[in-house]
Amino acid sequence: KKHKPCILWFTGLSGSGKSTVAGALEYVLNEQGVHTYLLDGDNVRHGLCKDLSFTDEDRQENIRRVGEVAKLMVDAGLVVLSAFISPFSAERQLVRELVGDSEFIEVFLDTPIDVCETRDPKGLYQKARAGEIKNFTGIDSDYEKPTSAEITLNTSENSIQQSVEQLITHLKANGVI
Ligand code: GGZ
Repeated sequence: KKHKPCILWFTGLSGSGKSTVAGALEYVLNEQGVHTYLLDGDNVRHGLCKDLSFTDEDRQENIRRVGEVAKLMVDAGLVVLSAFISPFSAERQLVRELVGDSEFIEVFLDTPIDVCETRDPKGLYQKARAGEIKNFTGIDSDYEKPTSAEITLNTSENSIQQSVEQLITHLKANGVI
């Protein structure tokens, strides 16, 4: 099926719903015959970026590498979904310029930290509060909110299915699918 290769760049706090929504969107796209690849911490931080920690510098390098890989995948014709906190505006902008503005769709998971912290699916916020994890995003490491994301999702009020529909509508309206 014909689609326009591009990157859907999900950004937001730990527990904001990036991987969940990206995974649900990928399922729908695949059902429609769209070829995709989902890049996230599970397949990147254990391999390509396993030498990197969570200092500002290492996060910057993490995103730089993900951006380069995502660009190659767009060149190969895929709709790429990436789900990283990507806390800094500068690196998100760098990837946008790398792949081209019209191929870069920034998706901001605007989930308040108290909601993320209540979800705490891996118990990481609790550990960060206890000082057992350092440099935790939102606690003792910065998250710079996007100011011009193409799409902002509200996962505390909307269901995953509603967020997926919002994304599909955008992709259709912009000629991606
Ligand atoms: C933030 C951390 C940290 C620290 C481990 N800060 O919710 P998760 O578990 O599954 O997703 C988080 C993931 C963040 O990795 P990214 O590659 O997306 O981050 S970045 O874009 O900033 O490079 C979380 C887990 O790793 N995790 N330690 N200190 N999240």
